[in-house]
Amino acid sequence: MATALKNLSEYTSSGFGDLSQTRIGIVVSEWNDQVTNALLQGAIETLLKEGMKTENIVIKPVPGSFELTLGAQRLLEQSDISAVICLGCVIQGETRHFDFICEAVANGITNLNIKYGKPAVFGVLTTNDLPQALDRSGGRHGNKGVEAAITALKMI
Ligand code: DLZ
Repeated sequence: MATALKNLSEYTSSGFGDLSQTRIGIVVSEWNDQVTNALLQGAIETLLKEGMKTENIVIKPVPGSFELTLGAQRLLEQSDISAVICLGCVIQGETRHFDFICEAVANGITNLNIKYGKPAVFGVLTTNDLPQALDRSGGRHGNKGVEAAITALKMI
């Protein structure tokens, strides 16, 4: 696996300029909330560290990762929002539900990028089990929420 030994949160701030007026939306799934809350925390801390203001970070919870696309669309419709970060965690189960959700959300978010011409970032963990997800939401492989926040700022 490409990221097997890589800490996803290692980055050097490239200096994103004045972000005090920048507004960013975060859509976060309530499924596997132990993981998604940690992703959210990582994303918020990173945006604040880079100079954004708390009041310019708009957070919208949705029931599951499948709903991230519609939640993100609602935020992207707002002209003052420059980018949306989608945070979720889909864990492989015994049925094919995993495949359908992962494919739907990946396609949905891709289409939003094209439709709105604004960044919609795929901050969704798709793992075999909970330990893998914990490793990537503040554990030994970093925090994908941090990576997603940096991606949003780079794309803006
Ligand atoms: C139904 C479901 C299942 C089985 N697993 C997950 C998961 O691991 N991660 C996640 O974010 N959501 C899951 N969901 C819920 C779906 O994303 C969606 O909320 C429901 O299918 C209702 O549309």
